[in-house]
Amino acid sequence: MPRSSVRTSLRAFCVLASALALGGLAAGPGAAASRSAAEVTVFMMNDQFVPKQVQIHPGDSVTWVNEDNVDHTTTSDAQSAQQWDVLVHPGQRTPPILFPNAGSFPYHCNFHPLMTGTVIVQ
Ligand SMILES: [Cu+2]
Repeated sequence: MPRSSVRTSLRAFCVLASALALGGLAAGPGAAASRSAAEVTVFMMNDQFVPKQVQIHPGDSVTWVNEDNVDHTTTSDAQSAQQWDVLVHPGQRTPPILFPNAGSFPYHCNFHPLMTGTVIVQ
């Protein structure tokens, strides 16, 4: 291999290493602010929330979609730090519900006591 091409390879390696170092810095404090908010969907199907538990980050939203042919609600439990209560007719969806703060937020359906779920924000 001619000497010049070895040098080129080394140079490419250094550029790559710098990019990785910058990437490492970007993952430090402040990175969360630049992360774009996610929107997660929970389905209401067969009288269950699917998935039963979702994990999101502060600032993300959850939308519930009713795939059943009966009414459901997504209703925060009494002890939940964030409160919401939305009726969802068959085939309908909720607006995105924003979760700005970290925590564990249990919820249920008002019509089906066994229909429960949890939004975990961390
Ligand atoms: Cu229900």
